[in-house]
Amino acid sequence: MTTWCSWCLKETDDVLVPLHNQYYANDSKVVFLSIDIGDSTAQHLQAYAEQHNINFSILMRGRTSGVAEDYGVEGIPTTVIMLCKGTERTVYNTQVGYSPDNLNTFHEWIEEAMKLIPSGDLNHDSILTPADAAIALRIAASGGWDLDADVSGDGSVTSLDALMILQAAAGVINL
Ligand SMILES: [Ca+2]
Repeated sequence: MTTWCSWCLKETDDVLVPLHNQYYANDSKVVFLSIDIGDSTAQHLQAYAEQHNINFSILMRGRTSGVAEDYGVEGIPTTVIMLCKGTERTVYNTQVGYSPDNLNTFHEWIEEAMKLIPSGDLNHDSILTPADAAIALRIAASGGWDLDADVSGDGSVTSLDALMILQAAAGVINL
């Protein structure tokens, strides 16, 4: 994006800010990041963010960082939906240009991408490891409940859920 591109502004106001607010309100794992390729100053971007109620991060100096080339950006706004598993980053889908339909399209893409993140990922790094099983055990010991931890789907979190997460982390079962 740039602060002078009117379609970027429409995308920000009509699509990204409402979408971010929706996921942010639900304490979601979805992270939003805008990248400025217009060489704006920090003060300019700060004013832009305040003016448009942007409460996610804007990365500066996107043009010189090479990030646009890395993701094959040929026009703005370009939106890239990425899936982050541990330290692995993959592009799930890319959209060039503004459309009022982008709000629904991006929502669908995010929901589809999130289905690829395994149930039981309690530390939100998108991969299952013994660390997730340990968190499930802690929840079980405290008598708490968490939708993502209840991998057996029986309405309670017990050592069985921790065991299943451990087995899934070892590749013995799929969750
Ligand atoms: Ca995890």
